[in-house]
Amino acid sequence: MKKSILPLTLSLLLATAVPAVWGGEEMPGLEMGGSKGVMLNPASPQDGVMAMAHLYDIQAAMSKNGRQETHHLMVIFTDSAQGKPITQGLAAVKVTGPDGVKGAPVKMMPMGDGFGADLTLARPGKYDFEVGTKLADSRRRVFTFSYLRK
Ligand SMILES: [Cu+2]
Repeated sequence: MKKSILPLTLSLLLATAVPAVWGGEEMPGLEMGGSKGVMLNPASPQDGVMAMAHLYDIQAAMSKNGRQETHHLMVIFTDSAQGKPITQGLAAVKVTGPDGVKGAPVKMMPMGDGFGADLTLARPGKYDFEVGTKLADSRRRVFTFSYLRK
């Protein structure tokens, strides 16, 4: 069942190349497949790795396919020393919603230069994303992002 959404998320990945504005503001210039992307505030670098996150509203496309996921989270990890994306390893995200309940980890799939997951951010409010990784060097790192859904 999860596999059936890959073509959609891959097509959304193509939209990730044009970061424009920091701070979770909408980027009107960045739109692909009808989905608007926002860049989340950067997480603090961890042990030589930087992480940059984009969030795409995919609700319209997903509901057409009978799915309930509303957003696609895409995170690109970069080796601070080499300035290159790290594409090997594992990543998962735990989402804490406006109700304060932390969800179970959702595996993030390797997608191009980063890792992505489709999430259900069902209602307005603050969402916290805790992205745990075990990348190429097998060390554990945690990056945190947040998003205010209007
Ligand atoms: Cu993605």
